[in-house]
Amino acid sequence: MYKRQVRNVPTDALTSDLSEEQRKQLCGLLGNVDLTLLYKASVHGYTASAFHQRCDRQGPTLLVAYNRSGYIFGGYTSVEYAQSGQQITDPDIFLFSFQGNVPVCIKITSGYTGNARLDDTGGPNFGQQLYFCYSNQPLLLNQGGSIFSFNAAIMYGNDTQLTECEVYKVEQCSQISAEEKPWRNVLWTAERKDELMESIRNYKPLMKSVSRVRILMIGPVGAGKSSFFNSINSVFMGRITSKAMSGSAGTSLTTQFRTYPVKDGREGKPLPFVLCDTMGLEEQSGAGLDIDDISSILQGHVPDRYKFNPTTAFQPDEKKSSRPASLQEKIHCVVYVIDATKISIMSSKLEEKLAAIRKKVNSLGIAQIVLLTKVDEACPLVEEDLQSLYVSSYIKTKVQEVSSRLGVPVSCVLPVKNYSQELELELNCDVLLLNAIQQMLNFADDYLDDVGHTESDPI
Ligand SMILES: Nc1nc2c(ncn2[C@@H]2O[C@H](COP(=O)(O)OP(=O)(O)OP(=O)(O)O)[C@@H](O)[C@H]2O)c(=O)[nH]1
Ligand SMILES: [Mg+2]
Repeated sequence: MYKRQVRNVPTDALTSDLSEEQRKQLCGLLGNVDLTLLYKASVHGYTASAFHQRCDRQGPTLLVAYNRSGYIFGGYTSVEYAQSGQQITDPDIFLFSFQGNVPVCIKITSGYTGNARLDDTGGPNFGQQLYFCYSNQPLLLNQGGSIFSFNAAIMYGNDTQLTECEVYKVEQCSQISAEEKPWRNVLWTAERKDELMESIRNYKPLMKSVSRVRILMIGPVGAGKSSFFNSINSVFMGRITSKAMSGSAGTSLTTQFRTYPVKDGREGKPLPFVLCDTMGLEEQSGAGLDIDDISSILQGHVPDRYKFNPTTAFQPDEKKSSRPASLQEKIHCVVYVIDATKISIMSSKLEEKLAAIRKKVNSLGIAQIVLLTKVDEACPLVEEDLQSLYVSSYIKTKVQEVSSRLGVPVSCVLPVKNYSQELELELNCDVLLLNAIQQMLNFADDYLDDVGHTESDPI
């Protein structure tokens, strides 16, 4: 939640209650746009007629509401208000709420885009679920329903008393602003994809004793660990695959430790890396993956298909654990898989768990990377066009946020989109996924280079 400090008193011209930073953040959700304030309830009145007089036939609009508890939230609709009495179809509609100083976006549930809102003579509504300026009063009404899935306590602190409601006209800027310049450079071409695949195929770990780099994926339940393996496997198989079980459930869907080699095509040779999938982290102790289990995995003691038991840590085989595992069996790169839509609402308990894991991984000197998944869900602009990923200032703030919450450098945070509902491969998606693997191999090399000095086994 973002608390407002100063409240501007409107003069002749309408004055927005958004700070410059908040305005920028909201624009980040919408692309290269200009916002023009059309309607301000404290000036024009909370009535539906005042709202329609100022906002009808103005094209796409962004509504920003402020409540007594200091929450700033609202929604965007790409279809103009017209009092048509029709159900509006709007796949681009979304709700948002500032959490900390970034807006979190709540998209319309798929399958419901035909009921995005009712375009009637009343005040603004989203999915006939959330009504602003309800009954011509500074009130919010939440009718409940599943068109938008949100938590009222998180979104607006369950406080339905509005102190302001603003509607902005949203227009695409014609000129390219400085923000259009990508903050990371990616070549989104088929040649680049081939080049990355070739370089990954030909990669050889820095130490002779290690034939394949072992990459361990750790992260909260449902963050996309299994999906990342499936996606990488798909890229190299040339078709969508779903070998690892993925999906959504309250607790971790993955309950076994799995080490997945990836083949270069159906009949191809195994690639020089293995992706190790784990059970999801949960915030409570005694649930989900345990730090002692992680420690055993890192040191190469846990066999493939070991079934995690959240109440008891892995008990190493007496004989095996008496000798240290070889470098080949150990983990060479740890990847923290984090859902971009959940960073702001990550609980402090989970953050503490991740910090404890990081401490352990640090002490072993293992390379670490953050994979920021679901960038498509986090930002509508990116959902429409993955190439806008590194132009999106919203994703940039998410990368910065995860970097500071986990204490890893920004350069170690890699945003990706996993394959989730697609039936066919997509070039942009492949390029990002391959870039991520390439980076993991580079990091693993740094680690091997480092241990090489102590184990004296360089090539
Ligand atoms: N839109 C979108 N959905 C994703 C992405 N990554 C994963 N998902 C979806 O998120 C859900 C959870 O993904 P999983 O791969 O099962 O997550 P996990 O981290 O393995 O979860 P557990 O094994 O339960 O801990 C699935 O429904 C995926 O389709 C992504 O980048 N974009
Ligand atoms: Mg999984």
